[in-house]
Amino acid sequence: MSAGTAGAGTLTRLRRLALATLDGNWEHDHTVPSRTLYPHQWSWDSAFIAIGLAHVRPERAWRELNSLFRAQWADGRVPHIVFNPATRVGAYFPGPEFWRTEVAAAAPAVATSGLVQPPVHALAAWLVHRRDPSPAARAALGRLYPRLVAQQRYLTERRDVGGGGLAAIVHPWESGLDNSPAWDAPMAAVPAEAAVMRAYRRHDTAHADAAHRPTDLDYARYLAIVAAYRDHGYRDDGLAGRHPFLVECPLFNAALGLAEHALARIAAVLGADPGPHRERAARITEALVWRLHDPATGTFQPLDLRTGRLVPARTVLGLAPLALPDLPVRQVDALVVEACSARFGVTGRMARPLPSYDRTAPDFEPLRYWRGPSWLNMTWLVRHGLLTHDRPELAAGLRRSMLDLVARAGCHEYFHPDTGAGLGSPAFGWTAALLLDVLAEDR
Ligand code: 2M8
Repeated sequence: MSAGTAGAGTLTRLRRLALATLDGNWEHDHTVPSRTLYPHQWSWDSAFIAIGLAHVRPERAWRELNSLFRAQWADGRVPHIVFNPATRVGAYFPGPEFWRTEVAAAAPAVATSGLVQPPVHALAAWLVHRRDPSPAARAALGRLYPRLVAQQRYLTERRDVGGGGLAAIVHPWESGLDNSPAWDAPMAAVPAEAAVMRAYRRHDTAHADAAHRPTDLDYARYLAIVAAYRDHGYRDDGLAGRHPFLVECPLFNAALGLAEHALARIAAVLGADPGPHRERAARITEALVWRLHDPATGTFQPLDLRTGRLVPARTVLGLAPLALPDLPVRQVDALVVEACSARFGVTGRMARPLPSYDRTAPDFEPLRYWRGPSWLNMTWLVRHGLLTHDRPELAAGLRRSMLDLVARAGCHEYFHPDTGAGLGSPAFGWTAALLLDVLAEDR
């Protein structure tokens, strides 16, 4: 019997496992994604983790979001990593000594990275509040609201490098899908040599199989892009003329639009004006359709601002705009077709989990990180989109697939897209959290 159709015993076991994973990864005021691979706080991980914590530890869900936003920069950016000073030096590469955020006037006192990640935090705050709309939760929401607004302002004003109303990412790490084939073309233009990595010690390959992780050449380029940004004090003015990686990503911008929708609801609860958020949400959706929709394929593709071209690789990033409630019906229908195609295989009865990349592509890699394996956060987001656009049967297929994966392999970081075997880190935070979230629903 699959867990998707499992009895109460299996569901209770899954709930316990997920809770134990989150408790085991709790670290005074935040949850580490993984004790081994990622022993600090990560931005979009914390948002997903808060969504799950809301079901079991609501007070901790707010602490998770608050600790992240305490590290928000003066310019509004929410850093993608907040380093825990109590964690052993060298436990993660690249650590604070590489980022050197003290070069930036806007950086906070605590050590962080200088990059951001998809802004899924307003949605998380809304969902946490919806789960437990107590007076304490309303107060927590009220304290977070201006910070969420500042995050949006940073992204929509300082990061609109292309001038078309979308935010540009300045590093593949900002997409959250680090080595996705979506970044192959823009990354190829970044000058770097794999040999550079001889001067450093990668920490990830000590804990995970190197064949399942980004390559040394990928890392050499990651470091070169960080150095380019850092050496200009992490400033965003003049990026167009000098920065080696500038892309408008469909997932990142779908999150940006979703955040405005969530902020509109939050504003209404707090007695603030939701109107400006609704207007901004509409403008972002319009810009996404105008700039990133590829009429030839019906899906959304990243736009490489350095070449002015859409990236052709069909990855799960392209399905993310489905989560936007105001996406026009034509694009919704086309995305559902794409999701249900042989490339992604979404059905009401999934034989295999949702892959991160087109499984019919010749360079599909079932073991390597974001180049094929299945991830629960993307499955959750696509499911969220299917529910938003009233496709309950397809959404139920993804929910069952999430339950099956964890029932068979545990709370792994990612999963083999054919066999469902667990890959990457065991006891992974957002896998546990998002499992708790879908366990709380019965569709
Ligand atoms: C992965 O990214 C980090 C760099 O940020 C890494 O590989 O070291 C990605 O999967 C990212 O989406 C995630 O937020 C992070 C922590 O789970 O790990």
